[in-house]
Amino acid sequence: TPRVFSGIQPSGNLHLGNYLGAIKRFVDMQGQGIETVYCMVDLHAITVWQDPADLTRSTRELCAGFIASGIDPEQSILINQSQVPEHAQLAWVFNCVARMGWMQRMTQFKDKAGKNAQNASLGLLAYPSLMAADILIYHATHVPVGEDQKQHLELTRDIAAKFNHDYGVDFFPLTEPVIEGAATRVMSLRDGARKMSKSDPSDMSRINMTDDADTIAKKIRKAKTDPEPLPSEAAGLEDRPEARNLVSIYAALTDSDADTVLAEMGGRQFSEFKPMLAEIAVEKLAPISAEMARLMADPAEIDRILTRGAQRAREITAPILRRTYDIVGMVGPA
Ligand code: AQP
Repeated sequence: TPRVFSGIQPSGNLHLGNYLGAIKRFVDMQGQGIETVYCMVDLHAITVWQDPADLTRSTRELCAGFIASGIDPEQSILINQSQVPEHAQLAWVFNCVARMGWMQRMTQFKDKAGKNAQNASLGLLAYPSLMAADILIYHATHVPVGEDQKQHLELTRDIAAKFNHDYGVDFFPLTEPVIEGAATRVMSLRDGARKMSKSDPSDMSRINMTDDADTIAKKIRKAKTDPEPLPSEAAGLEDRPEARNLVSIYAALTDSDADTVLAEMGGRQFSEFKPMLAEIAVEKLAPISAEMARLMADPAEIDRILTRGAQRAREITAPILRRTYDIVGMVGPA
């Protein structure tokens, strides 16, 4: 049976890109005879400094965001990465399979490490190896992600293939990325060339899942655009990154596609389209943020859900880790 795994970092500022590129699609994959495992990847988050109190809060808030968006903790396995130690244990084995050069070539590492890469944490360099472990400790077959994670998923396949080859086994599956939907790469509202991101210093660049209706409307009203009216088909969005972004967001929020949206909206000015976009964004996001706030009022209940998720997860991960250790030749319990 297919098994889906995906994760999001609890590094604060959960945003519309995370929702449309990831969470909304996690919900779509749930309960169709597919086993789904969704993860707050706190071990990934600390590859760059996180204030401890913020990390705790962001982890619970992300869990609340998953549930408020429609992830059912009974149907899916919902976990916090550090509570399932087999992720980090398998990552160590993969650190010894993967090559340093593979990690140094990753564009996310280059972007996040910046000019002074020698000063980046060792964890930031090894990030894709831990990500491969997150996926392969479940023998997951499908991983829904946004466009930006494509390169890391290719590396996951390389690590699985090298492990299988080095040890002469056919143990880890070659996982398929699932990059689908109208908004696999939501861009900054201030700059159509940069992706919407948690770490962008400008709050106006993104719509946070916790923003209220007025804030959402204001951010969309102030979003960068060009002076032309909307084209009547998607081909007309070429070389208009800001226009394309807003149309893609509208399409994803309405479960449609750019051509369908433009068949209706073509010819309208942004002064007309933006309020329509704001209305649909508020309509879709306001119930989620209200539910997140309700869930956040009872952090102990969130912690119980994550503890239960970790127990269920370990029924899958502990045997796979043990079989990995056996393959590698590590002595285990008698
Ligand atoms: N702008 C985006 N459009 C579509 N999908 C996106 N994702 C992130 N940004 C966009 C997808 O969300 C999932 C979780 O991402 P993450 O938090 O694990 O990692 P990230 O890519 O580092 O997220 P951010 O928001 O960009 O954080 P910072 O600023 O810390 O780098 C992934 O499936 C990702 O593709």
